[in-house]
Amino acid sequence: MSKDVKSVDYGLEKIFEGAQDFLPLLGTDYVEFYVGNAKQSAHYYKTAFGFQDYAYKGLETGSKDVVSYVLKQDKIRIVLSTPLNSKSPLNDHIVKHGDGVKVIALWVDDARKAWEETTSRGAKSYMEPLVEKDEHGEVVRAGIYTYGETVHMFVERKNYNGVFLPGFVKWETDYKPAPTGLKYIDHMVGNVGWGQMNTWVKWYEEVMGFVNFLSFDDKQIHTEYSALMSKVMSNGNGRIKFPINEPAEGIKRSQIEEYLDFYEGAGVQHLALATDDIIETVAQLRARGVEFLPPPPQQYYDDIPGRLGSHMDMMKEDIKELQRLSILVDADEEGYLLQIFTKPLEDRPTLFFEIIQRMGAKGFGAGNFKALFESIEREQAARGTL
Ligand code: TYF
Ligand code: FE
Repeated sequence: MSKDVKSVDYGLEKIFEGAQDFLPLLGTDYVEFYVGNAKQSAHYYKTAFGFQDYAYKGLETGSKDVVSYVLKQDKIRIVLSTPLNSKSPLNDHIVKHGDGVKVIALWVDDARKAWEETTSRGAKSYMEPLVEKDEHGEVVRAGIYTYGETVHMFVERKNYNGVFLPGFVKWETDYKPAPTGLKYIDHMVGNVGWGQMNTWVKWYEEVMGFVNFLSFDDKQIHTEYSALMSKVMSNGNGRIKFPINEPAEGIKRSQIEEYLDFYEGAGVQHLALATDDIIETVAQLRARGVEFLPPPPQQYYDDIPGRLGSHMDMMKEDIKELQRLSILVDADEEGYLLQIFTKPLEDRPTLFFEIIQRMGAKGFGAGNFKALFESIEREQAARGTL
């Protein structure tokens, strides 16, 4: 399967040569989750994943309707928000979707221009440009809707040196579990409904100026029972990568349909968090109670040297060690990658995390899709949702 990936030239520099980027993105700014109990979620993401206290707003800071905890690990910032009364619109989101990602915030130099460029190309506005100020300067934010009820916020902070955003205070407690080596967000994946993938591919092309640099159809992504399709969208500098999945016809319910049923619509399926020592990171996460998908069968690990070919020589990790932790390996022409997937992080089988270490490879682990999806199907079978 990784052969199909090898035939794709995904030199983004070439794709974008000569084109002018109307939406320059500096990186991911933060990801905001709407959750039922942010205080407990913050404890979980600190204890289990090693996120650190960063910023806070709530009753003590004059925020009467919403409480938000901001956690940080290296370049990753997550915001956990909970309504403080029944009138907050956050309630509707949580009632419908359960805990999940509401906002993928993108760091820009000019939030007003980002909003104008995207809304003039057809984006539905979520929030008109808003300037917020405090003694540390000002932040400009604006937002647009993407798939489902998910939102992209544009965050301009070049005139700001406060801790997070105006309205937040620095947050630090005595409880400081050690980081687990998570460095940055490698990609964020959306699940959309039947027949909607190409609509959203076109939306990212036209509204955001992204390109589709990798595609996997249902002939490549399937098991004996189910299938899905996936296209990876990237911005001009390659810092932002958004794969988009849709279910495909199979004899049983695919994991994408399961997600759509439980999330009650399109939304963020997984965040892939990068580490540069996956063995140490996964050992830590396991020791802290994070649950991962069970390992693929012995045959998968026996096949690794064949699958990696010439990259086998540069592989530093011991296959036995990878198998012990149930880490997956795949290669493309530029190198190899190591990845592993958690079980869903909520009671609804919706959002999960991927932990990824890239050793030169730029793909998404297509050679692992079959083994991975078979693992997911075993979990679905246990839930009675296959
Ligand atoms: O982001 C990706 O494409 C990989 C593989 O439902 C993947 O992490 C694709 C679809 C899916 C789960 C994982
Ligand atoms: Fe992924």
